[in-house]
Amino acid sequence: MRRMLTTIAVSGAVLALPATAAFAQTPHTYSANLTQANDSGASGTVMIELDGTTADISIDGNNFFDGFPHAIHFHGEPGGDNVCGPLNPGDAGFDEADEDGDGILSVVEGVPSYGGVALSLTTEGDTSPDSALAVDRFPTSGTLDYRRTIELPQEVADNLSTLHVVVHATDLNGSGEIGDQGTPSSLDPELDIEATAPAACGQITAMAAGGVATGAGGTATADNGASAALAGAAGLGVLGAVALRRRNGELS
Ligand SMILES: [Cu+2]
Repeated sequence: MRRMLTTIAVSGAVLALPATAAFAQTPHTYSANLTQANDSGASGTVMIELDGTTADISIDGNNFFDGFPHAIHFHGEPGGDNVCGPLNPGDAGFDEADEDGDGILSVVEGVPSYGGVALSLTTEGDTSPDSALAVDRFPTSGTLDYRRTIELPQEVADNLSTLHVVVHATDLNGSGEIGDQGTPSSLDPELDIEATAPAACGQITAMAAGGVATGAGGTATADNGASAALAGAAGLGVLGAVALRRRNGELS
């Protein structure tokens, strides 16, 4: 009898193992809330499902300029100490960041805060910093509607929550077009500053940790895949416990 109980306890442990394995493979969810830069009026949400180094990235924006390529990048030194920084005239520290005092935060003026380009969120092809200004491969709609699965460099995948999403191009003078501000871009003198000036920035933050901490009772992030997978993993554990109790019941 004692030997049978021991056997049952072991099979219970085996039943619980898949839960552990599922947990280890659970994708991590990150998000970023895009807030306006240069008083663009734009906003948006970035969702990143990271599985190993494979990232499913979606970006939904509001009020971006419709009909001009919006370069979108991950900015920051992976593992570094970057922030979006002062983005709009009137923000604390903006006048210091705005080195030439023109009231516009250029790309280069933002770099001391948000860092250099770590990844280019192009619509196709290369995603390295080399494609930072590949204007024919970036979203052009006012809502961005960006969906792409990207294989991230290891150091980017490992340090996502130290990076920022920056969306570029905004109609600074409100003329209804981009390219007529009359000031050259800080990145490329062939481009007008409106073509590259930041329109929005958002810090990437991890969401999955909250889902883990809340456990079976957590519903706050029930709409993301990671917590759904976690719920499945927890379910497997529960099933294992039920099976063990049922077998014990049969024995007694
Ligand atoms: Cu950028």
